[in-house]
Amino acid sequence: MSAILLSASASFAVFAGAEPNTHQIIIQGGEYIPAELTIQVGDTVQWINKDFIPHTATAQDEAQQVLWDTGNLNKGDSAEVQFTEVGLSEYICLYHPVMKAQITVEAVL
Ligand SMILES: [Cu+2]
Repeated sequence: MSAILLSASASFAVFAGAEPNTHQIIIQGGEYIPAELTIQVGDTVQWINKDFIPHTATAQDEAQQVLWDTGNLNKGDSAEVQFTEVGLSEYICLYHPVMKAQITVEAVL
C-alpha cells in the first residue's frame, strides 16, 4: 500500500508545474521575505508573521480600496490568499506603510 502511495506522489511531482502551489512569505524584522515573488495564477501565498508586533499584507487600488488583505497577523499568525488573476500585485503593511513588497502572477503555460 505504501508503495502505491509513493508511486502516486512521484508522478504528481512530475506535473507539479501545472498544479496550484502554495508559497510562503515570512514577515520578520519589518520585512516581507521574499519581497518579490513570482507565482502562477491559481497559486496561494501564505504569510507568516514572526515579529513580536502585528502586521498585515494588504493590497489597495489607487482609491485605497482593499483588493486583498491578510487581516491582522499577530506573532505566529498566518493567513493565505489565492491569486486568480494575472498581473502585478503590490502590497503594504497597513500599520507600517514603509513595508512594501510585490507579487507577480503569471499565466499557467
Ligand atoms: Cu507591519
